[in-house]
Amino acid sequence: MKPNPHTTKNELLKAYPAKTARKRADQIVVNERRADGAVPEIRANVRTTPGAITQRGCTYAGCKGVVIGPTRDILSITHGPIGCGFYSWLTRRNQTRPEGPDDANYITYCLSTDMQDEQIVFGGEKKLRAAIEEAYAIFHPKAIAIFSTCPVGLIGDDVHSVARDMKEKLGINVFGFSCEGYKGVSQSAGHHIANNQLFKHVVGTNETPRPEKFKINMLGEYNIGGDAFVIEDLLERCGITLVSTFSGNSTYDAFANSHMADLNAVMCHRSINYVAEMMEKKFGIPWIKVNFVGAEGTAKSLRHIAQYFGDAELTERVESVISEEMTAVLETQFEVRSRCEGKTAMLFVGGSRAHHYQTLFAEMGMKTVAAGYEFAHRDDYEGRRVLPSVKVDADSRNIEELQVVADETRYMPRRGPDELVQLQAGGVEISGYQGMMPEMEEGTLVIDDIYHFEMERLLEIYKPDIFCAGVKEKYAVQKAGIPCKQLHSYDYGGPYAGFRGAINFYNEIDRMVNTKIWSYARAPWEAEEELEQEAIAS
Ligand code: CFM
Repeated sequence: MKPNPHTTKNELLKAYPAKTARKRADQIVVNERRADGAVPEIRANVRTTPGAITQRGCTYAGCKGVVIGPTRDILSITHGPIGCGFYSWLTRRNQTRPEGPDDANYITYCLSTDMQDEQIVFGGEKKLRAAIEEAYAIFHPKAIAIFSTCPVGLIGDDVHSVARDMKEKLGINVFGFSCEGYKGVSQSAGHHIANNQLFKHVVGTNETPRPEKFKINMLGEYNIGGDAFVIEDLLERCGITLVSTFSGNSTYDAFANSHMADLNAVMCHRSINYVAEMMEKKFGIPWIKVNFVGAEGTAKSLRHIAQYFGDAELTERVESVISEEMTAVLETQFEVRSRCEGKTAMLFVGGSRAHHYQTLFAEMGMKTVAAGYEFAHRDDYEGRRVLPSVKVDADSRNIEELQVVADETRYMPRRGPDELVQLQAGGVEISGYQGMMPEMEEGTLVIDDIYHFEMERLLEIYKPDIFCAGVKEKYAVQKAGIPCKQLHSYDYGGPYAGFRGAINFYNEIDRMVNTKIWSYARAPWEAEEELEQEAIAS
């Protein structure tokens, strides 16, 4: 029998003290349209209840690990105790491909100022300066980024003034991030801080003109498991020029030159919508939401880019690439559907994939019964139409909001207001994102910042055929006899983007939900119960 979402919600809440239950009730939502057709409101981007086991990471992780980390030729230095650097070293599977053997790639390195008690007491700026000089002497990078960890903010080290001094002294771009771990309620604050500094210190600093016809930036694609490589290949075959990607397989120069593009295609809305918005204001570059996860989403995204440029030849090339790829996609879809149709999935990851990956499951005939983000905001759930009504609390106010105005000489609207209206009428939404909930079925459960206890109860009540999360959840899920697919790192798999990626995903999930291995797994206590029952029966 299908579990009742309302009963399930009560089941989760009843374990909590009254005050916690009241707050949690607004973050655990049954997705039922209201009379006006809108999805219900959800509470999001708020502090985790102390004591709860959350999936979340810290602000430093969102800044250094997520947004800047994938760039291969910015030398990243963590200013802080060694653990912060060590635990953010090579943990995200963001791949990169330097053009030649002599091109810089610092991704494999872990640089830290290794703060000790002495710096905590007497200040760490001196050690930071020395670290920057030492790093410069070894690597001679184009740019150095300094990332603040919790103690930096607590003791008041000024990383920005050190950056300014060193920039002058070394003659390269040096910039700092006030991304102390505690700065926000999650890594989401780190994304915003990273966006701001990239925009302030890098974007628009390289004026080399780009002669190509169809130039775009891909925002919010981080090349996990090689996803960006698949998308790059597709765009190239279509004749679309990728000026820069923020920040999968990216370089410093491409960021600096990114204002030469004529369109920003936003993949992960949560982590990078700020850059899209700011580039629109300063340079006049419109943005559209794309989704290269899932064959249908990929085809739609390519078509929207072609529509934006409105060029017959480009449209033709896009259509021929789509049809070339779709044959194999449909073949595999047909094959896996015979074994996967009707199976259920739950997705609980960061800020975008819990939405994007539902489309891949749908293409396999599988149903998403519950989903949620670790740290996304209301607009990622309900759509950007709720933005004016999002309450700005003290935690959000803690993050700088850049005041961006049109650049005096470089602001050039790429499309006139009439053209934008026309595109919109043709189905290409400009500066829009509808969010996850409108695309989910009635009666599904949407849970923000899911707590570990809730996850375990959900597994017991729903017994989904697959649970998607990260490594912190993986083994707890598998102990419950349910396969767990990591949607952060893809385990050791991928790529899953584009058409080729979709085929990989279908095959991987088919294998995982149809293996018999889980039915052989018995916990010791279950085996004891069975023996007892057998004894009673005989
Ligand atoms: Fe965007 Fe991401 Fe995600 Fe994210 Fe992340 Fe990630 Fe993620 Mo892990 S940028 S919000 S902070 S799509 S690292 S590549 S998988 S939680 S859903």
